[in-house]
Formats: sequence, C-alpha cells, structure tokens
Amino acid sequence: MSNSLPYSKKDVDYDNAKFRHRSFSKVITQSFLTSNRKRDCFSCSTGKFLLLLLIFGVAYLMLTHTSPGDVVSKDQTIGNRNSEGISITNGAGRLKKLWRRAPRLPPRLPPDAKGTNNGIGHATENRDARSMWITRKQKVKDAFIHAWSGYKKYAMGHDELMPLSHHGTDGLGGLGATVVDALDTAMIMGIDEVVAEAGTWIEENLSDRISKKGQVNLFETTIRVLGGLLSAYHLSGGEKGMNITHAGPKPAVYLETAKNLADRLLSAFTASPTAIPFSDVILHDSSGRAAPGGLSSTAEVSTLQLEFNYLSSVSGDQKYSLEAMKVMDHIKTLPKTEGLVPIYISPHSGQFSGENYRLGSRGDSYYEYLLKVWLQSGASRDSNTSYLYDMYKEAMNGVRHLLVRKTIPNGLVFIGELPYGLNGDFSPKMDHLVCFLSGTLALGATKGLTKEQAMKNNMLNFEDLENMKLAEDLAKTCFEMYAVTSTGLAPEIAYFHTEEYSEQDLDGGNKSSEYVNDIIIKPADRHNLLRPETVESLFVLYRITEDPKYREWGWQIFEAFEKYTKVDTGGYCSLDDVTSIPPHKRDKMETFFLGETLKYLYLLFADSSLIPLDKFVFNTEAHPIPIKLKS
Ligand code: DMJ
Repeated sequence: MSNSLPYSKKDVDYDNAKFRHRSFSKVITQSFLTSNRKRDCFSCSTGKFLLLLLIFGVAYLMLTHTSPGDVVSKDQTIGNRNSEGISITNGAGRLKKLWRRAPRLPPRLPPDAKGTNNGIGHATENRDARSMWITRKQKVKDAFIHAWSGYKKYAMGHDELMPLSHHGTDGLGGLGATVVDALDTAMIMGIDEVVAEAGTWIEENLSDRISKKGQVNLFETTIRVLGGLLSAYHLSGGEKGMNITHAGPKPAVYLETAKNLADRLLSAFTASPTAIPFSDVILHDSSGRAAPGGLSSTAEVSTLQLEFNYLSSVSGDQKYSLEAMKVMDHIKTLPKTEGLVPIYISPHSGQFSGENYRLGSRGDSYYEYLLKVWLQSGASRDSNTSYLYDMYKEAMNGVRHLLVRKTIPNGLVFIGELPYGLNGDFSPKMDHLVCFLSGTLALGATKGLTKEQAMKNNMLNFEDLENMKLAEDLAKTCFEMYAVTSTGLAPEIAYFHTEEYSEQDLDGGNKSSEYVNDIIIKPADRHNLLRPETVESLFVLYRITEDPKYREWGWQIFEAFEKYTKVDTGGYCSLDDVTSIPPHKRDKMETFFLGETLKYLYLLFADSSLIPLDKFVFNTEAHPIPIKLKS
C-alpha cells in the first residue's frame, strides 16, 4: 500500500464502506443488484410490487419519523431556520437532507491505530513505548533503592541523610522522618526488603521516640510522619484487617503509632485560645507552643485536615477530625481578597496577619487542601465540606484575575505575588513550590477523572476549562524552569521578564533554551533541594490529559537528577547552583525526595491503575489517602 494513504488498510476498507458518497437511488438499486436472491425476486411481478411497497415505505418513514439526530436544542433549531429559512423538523427539509452530500469525515480510529500507516506497525510501536516506560519506571525504582541504601548505611533513624559527609541530621525533631516518609513509596514500588526494614524500625523505635522527643513542627510532623503512617496503614491492608504487603509489621502497628503521635499533636490545638493551632508541639509533655513571633503560617494550619480526618475515620475517634476541621470552619468566616488569603495567621486573635499574598511558601497547600479535603469526603455538592470547594473555586478565580501574567518575549504563563496587598506592586516572582498548583487545578477540574471522561460526562464548565488551561500552561512554565538551566534542574525561585520588570545577565545558563530571556534566576535563588512539585504536577496532568509529553518532561528531569545529584556512596544531594557546571553539591537529602519526588516519577511512568486519582487523594507530602470516608 502506498505510504501516501492517510490511514491504514483497515481504514481504507472502512472508508469504502462508509464514507464514499453514494446517492439514495444507488443505495437502493445496489442492495438489490448485489444479491442473487434479490435479483430473482426483482424479475417477478410480486417482486416488483414488493419493491414499490418498500420504496414508498422507506420514503414515508423518512418524511414522518424524527430520528434522534434531529433532536436539536432550541438554539440550534433557530440557527437552522435563520440559515436555511426552514426548520429541520419540516418534512421537505428532511427530503432535501436525503439528497444532500454527507460530509466526508475522517474515520474514528481505535486508540491503538491512531497516526500510523498500519495497525500492526502501531501495535509494535505501542509495545515498544510500553516497554520503554517499564524500563524507565524501573530506573526510578533503582534510584529509590540507591537513595535508601545511602540513608540506611549512614543515617538510619535520623531525620535526614547528609550524603557527602556520611552523617545523619535531625532537623525535623528526631522522629526518623525519612524512614516514615519513604515507607509507602517502597510499598507502592513493591520493594519488600525496604518495607521490612522501615516497618521494623517503626515498630521498634517510633513510639518510644514520640514519647521522649522535644519540639516538633505541627505541620511538618503531620504531613510527613502522621501522613506516612496512615498511608502505610491503608496500603498494608489495615482497613481490610490483613497484612497485604507480607513485609514489615501488622498494619495495626502503624495505626497505633499514628494515634500516639496525633494525641500529642492535638495539644497545638487545645493550647490555643482560638481555632487556629500553635505552630509547634513539645512531644514529651504534650504541650503546644507558638512560633517565635507568635504567628502561624496559613498553609501550615490548613494542611492537617486530610490526615486528621482519615485518622478519625479509621480509629473511630472523631476528636482528631473535629479539631482539624475547626480551622477550616473558622477560616471560612475570615475576610479574603477574591478568595486569596495572607500567608500568616495569628493563633491568638484568630485573624490573618499582614497582606502578603502568594501561592509559594506559607501559602501553597492552603489552596491544595481546600480542594482535597472536599474530594476526600466524596466530592459531593451536598456534603458538609462543599464550602471548601466553593472557597477553592473563588480562590482560583482570584488567582487567574490577580496573579497570572505572561512573560516577554515568549509568553510563558506564571503566577506572581502580591507582597503588599491588592494596592501594592505585583512581584513577578514564583517559588518552585508554586508548581504544585498545576496538578491541583487539573484535579479540581476533572475531580480525578481523565479529561476525556469528564468531557463525555459533561462535567467541565467554563471555569473548569479555564483552570485546566492554566494547569497546562503552568506545567509548561515549570518544566521550562528546569530546561532553561545548565544542569536541567530548576532553581528554588524564579523571576520572569514582563513589560514592567527585567534584569540583565541573570539567565539559567542554557543558551539554547527558547526561554533563556524569559526566566531570571537571581544568585540567592539558584539552589535545588530535590523538590517534587513539578513532577507531582506532571504526574497528575499525565493521568488527566493522557498526553505523553508530560512523561517525556518527567523523564528529562529524572535524568538531570541522576546526572547531577546522585552520590556514588549512596543517596542524592541538593545543589547550591543549578546554573553552573559542575554544580556545587549541598550535603543534604531531603525526606521528600523519597516520599514525594521519586514516588511521583514512578507513578508518572506506571500504569494509571496504580493509585488512581479518583480513588485516592495525596496529602501534600504525597502520601495517598483513600477517598470515601467511613462516617
Ligand atoms: C513538602 O514537604 C510538601 O510538599 C510541602 O507541602 C511543601 N514542601 C515540601 C516539598 O517541597
């Protein structure tokens, strides 16, 4: 077959049968002439009579019957009247339609036959692509094993690994945060050995640590340690009353440890005079403590609810959920700017403090949990959390109205800040942290379904489509923040060229990037901490849009991590400067590299049935929590 044919042989057959124009009379005569039995019949008088009867019968049906295709909306009917001077429900018009040339549409191809010369070639291509992603997924698993091996060798039981000096460090309070953050990633990747090592460490050490350690941050401990324990409880079969993983302790161990921890964390709520909890807790005496300066971060107090709700659901004790949800109930009553909130809040007065509006540090996951807590409760308009979804939608309208801008010269879409409120200047600064928003926007639009399913179900309204568009534009910008640097890794913070703002000689170093003049990277912001937000959004966008470019982008980012952050003796390190080669290394492997970054990359390359987005919500530290709570 000629290569110039647009479709496969199968499609040409299909084309011959269905899309070549044939007149009405030809259809009738052909159907008789192509059948011997019918030809015999045609020669006898009974046959002629029957034929006439058939022709009149068909004509009658055409004139009187309204087919489902003719059922049009009021507006469409008016449109037809205006253009043709006749309603399409009119019989004469219908007769006219019989003779009108059918539009020549391209055949609808089965998904596995799109864009190839023949179905067989494409099947091979599909098989090749599938095996390529399986190989890439395995590379991410290997990276996780390498990261864990460094941690285990030099820092087991410490919060984090210092991969260059071969030490451990306890900047998160000394609860072995990497062990707990990494555990469910190992479960998802099916690495039983690590599940057993991490699980056994938790069983033997964590409760003791929880009762003896001192000051911890409520938010960090909740999202990493409590979230990790709860997800491990679910993934290991806790709700089914069995151990699914066959490695590590019984799921009940994770739940008991989680309750022990949460009981102490509750003191941050009960010690506060308002619904807004203090930022810290002293674990050994179960007391809450305000941060120096007295203020809590807005994101921190509003990013506890998924974990506390789920704990209430599986423990049957409502006290956790009640305390955490009081925060949201209270924030609902506070004044906002088009749904946007300042990044500080006072636990003493219960009021927001200052007018710094941003979706980066201290603001980010407030917006994430507005959506996800509602999704967790079943995403119903009638649920008692639907006010959170309303707050989310209002806030996203506010983001689109007040914070979205485009760069010059190439029109990258980014989210800036209003550090001095609505009447102050706009700052074209975006933390890498803001890249979470792309995934959240897509999730909010389709509620975890694919875009195609959501469109089929007529679920996407105008705002959803706007949010979906922003999600895709922002993901592109976040990816370009990586591609624009010499190392292929993003800086912690980027600024963007706009009509009002420019800086010379502060590009990312990759002169071949199309966006080298759009993105500005200041010396103090050039570090990379192995953060997950961009690959998190690529994962969500791939699941929702099914566009393979998101996987390709994720793969490029993974390769850059491999090239510049892998430490031979075990583990991965942060970088001081992503714009210079070789980049200077920083002696720290953050817990979220195992808890989030590698997990999201693995899921990006894995089959979509693994932790499906309509069955799980990920807490802000990437610990999956099942949707649909038991009341
Ligand atoms: C993580 O601890 C969480 O994702 C949090 O919401 C933001 N910062 C880090 C990762 O960058």
